Amino acid sequence: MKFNEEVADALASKKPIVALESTVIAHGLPFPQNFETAQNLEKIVRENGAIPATIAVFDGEFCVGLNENQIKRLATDKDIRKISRRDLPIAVGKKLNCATTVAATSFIAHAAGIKVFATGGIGGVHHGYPQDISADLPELANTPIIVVCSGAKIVLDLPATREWLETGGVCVLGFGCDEMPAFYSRKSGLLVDERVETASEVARIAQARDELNLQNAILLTVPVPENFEISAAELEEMLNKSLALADEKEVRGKEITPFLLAQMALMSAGKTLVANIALLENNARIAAQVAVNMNEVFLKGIYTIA
Ligand code: PSU
Ligand code: MN
Repeated sequence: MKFNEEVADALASKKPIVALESTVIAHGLPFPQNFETAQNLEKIVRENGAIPATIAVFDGEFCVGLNENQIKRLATDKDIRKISRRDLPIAVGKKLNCATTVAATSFIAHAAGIKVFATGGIGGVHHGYPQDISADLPELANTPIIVVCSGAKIVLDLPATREWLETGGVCVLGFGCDEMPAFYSRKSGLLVDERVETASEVARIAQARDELNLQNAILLTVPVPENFEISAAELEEMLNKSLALADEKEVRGKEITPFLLAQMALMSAGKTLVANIALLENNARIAAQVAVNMNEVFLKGIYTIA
């Protein structure tokens, strides 16, 4: 594992840190928006009192905190591999350059001692392929981290994904919402386990999770900001067309999520792309606030013991 200077210092001096993933940069958003967004997310985390740790793999090394050149490579290099948990030994053994999904980022962030991670939308159960379950789900079921997101990506079977989270013991919180958001849309018709209003409430629940020695993630779901929302009705036709096209072209495995996201951006003339960026930025902001609150809880804990 390799830390940049900022993250090494934050870990040593116990500053709040927010992990950020890299698949969204390399395979989720097009250039140049991917490069700009990756840098903006880091800036937003800093402005909200935490240190950003964007995670990727270069030459088989787990890099926690990247430099500008590394972010540029993720944003522009066509040979960056999308990796999940199952790819980790290949990435290390063959010294590859890779972008990490929610699953792989959670694994590395937790190993680095980082408690909070922000992303756009997690993977889940795919429509029409109930056996295609993103490795994000079992990773969340087994990693005690807080993942801040806008639910699972709209291209997925959301009710099936919601059920999976319950079975996996993942605590789903709604930040100012009763329903789990549906990525570009604020509503899904699926209830969260608990509505929370503040970052400090989230920190207290996370502390209780740790005291109970539960090894599951907390999924803090945050709806896309209202003025960027695309309603489910508006999305339906685009989504159906994209799914049909993926089927026709026999897009499978790890290609399917990036394919569907790119198709919808095309069909909406960039509207879904703008919404995706807006929710990523909003989630980074909330994640930083949660990390700051987690840190207060953590430091108080140390003080009490001393
Ligand atoms: N959030 C976004 N865009 C993305 C992703 C998240 O706004 O592209 C990525 C995450 O890295 C997530 C992955 O882990 O999509 C899911 O891929 P799959 O369905 O192949 O597991
Ligand atoms: Mn899959």
